Amino acid sequence: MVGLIVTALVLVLAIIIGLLIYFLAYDQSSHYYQASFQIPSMEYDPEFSVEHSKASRDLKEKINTEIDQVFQRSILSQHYIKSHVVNFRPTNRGLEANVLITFQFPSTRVDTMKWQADNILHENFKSSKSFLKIDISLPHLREMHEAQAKHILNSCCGLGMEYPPVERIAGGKTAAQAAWPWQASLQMDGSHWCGASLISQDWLVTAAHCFDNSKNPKLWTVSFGATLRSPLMRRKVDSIIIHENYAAHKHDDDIAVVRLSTPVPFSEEVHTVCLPDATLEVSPKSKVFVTGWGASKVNGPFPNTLRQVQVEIISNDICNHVNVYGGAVSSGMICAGFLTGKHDACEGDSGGPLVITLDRNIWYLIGIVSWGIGCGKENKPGLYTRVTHYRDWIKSKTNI
Ligand code: 4AZ
Repeated sequence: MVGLIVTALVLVLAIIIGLLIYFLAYDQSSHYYQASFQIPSMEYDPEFSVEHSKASRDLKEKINTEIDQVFQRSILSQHYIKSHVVNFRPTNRGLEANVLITFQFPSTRVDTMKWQADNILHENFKSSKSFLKIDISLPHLREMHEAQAKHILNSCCGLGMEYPPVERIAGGKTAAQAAWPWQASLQMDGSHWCGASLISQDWLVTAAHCFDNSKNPKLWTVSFGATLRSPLMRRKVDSIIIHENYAAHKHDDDIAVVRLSTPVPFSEEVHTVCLPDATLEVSPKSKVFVTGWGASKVNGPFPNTLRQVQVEIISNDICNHVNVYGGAVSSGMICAGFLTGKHDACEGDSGGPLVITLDRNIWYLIGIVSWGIGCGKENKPGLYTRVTHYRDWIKSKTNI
């Protein structure tokens, strides 16, 4: 009897200690806060409210970098996740930036963490050290409900893989869940046929040649989520708009937009990629990613899980060299891969995204998998539809 009681007591104690350790050390839940910063040195410019204008992107980056530095050098460095400028507004003291700041810490420490974060902001932004200023009255941080914060973050375009690892579909690796949330699978009669990229709740961009065999929207569906066999969502296709100048089995103007019959709700796993301005120039050697469920080699099987591969932009001049594509690369195409081969898009990746991170971890669609000779062959890098060249066409069809 005594033995039983002692065993029971030891068990209860062990469970309590286990739970304590879990809550104190491992229960790292996300906490979201809103803070307003003043920038007295700047005046409000309507360009700041144009989501992807150069002015707004540059200023957001400057603010986020400053907040990153402050918290990364503080005692909260292990708990600080990221800052995200939500919007700008004019005030009588100049420009005001509204920022969403995310931390991770055990729920039991909400009060101390918030107190520390408030003090860090106070110390760093009350003085003249930074171009950002904060009202001297505490508290600076206002708690935000998780659902509201996630809604804000998921309705922004381009939030995907956090820190692009220098990782090397042919020679690639499996993509993490929610790394590429704009990636969709375009399916004919329920089978994966092409990739596509989500640009709004109901529009996708893909390649025109995906529809060479059938343009009937009733035969097509779209799936979302990183796996083909158990997708997160499926949608029917309402309409397919193919570029007017595209001619089947040719490579020029290989772009189409697809409208879903019902919009998709945004989540961490499903949301849009950003579209760059028509003026964006991507320099040769820039590191970019292509993703898809394409084959790992010519005539190879399609994987169930989305894959990614890092490639490099190659100038059209180099790509048009006699040993490469000998003049077949037009201004509406962008070339990416390696002249040494190996890493490349392949069959089944067509229509899918080629993306670059421009501002801290914001991904932009710069190419659409279009064509190439073989996959991963020496001197035969992948060719992509150059999205900046067709930016106005996309706007004219989708109003995005
Ligand atoms: C294809 O057949 C295909 N290596 C896609 C991309 C490339 C080659 C072929 C580029 O869909």
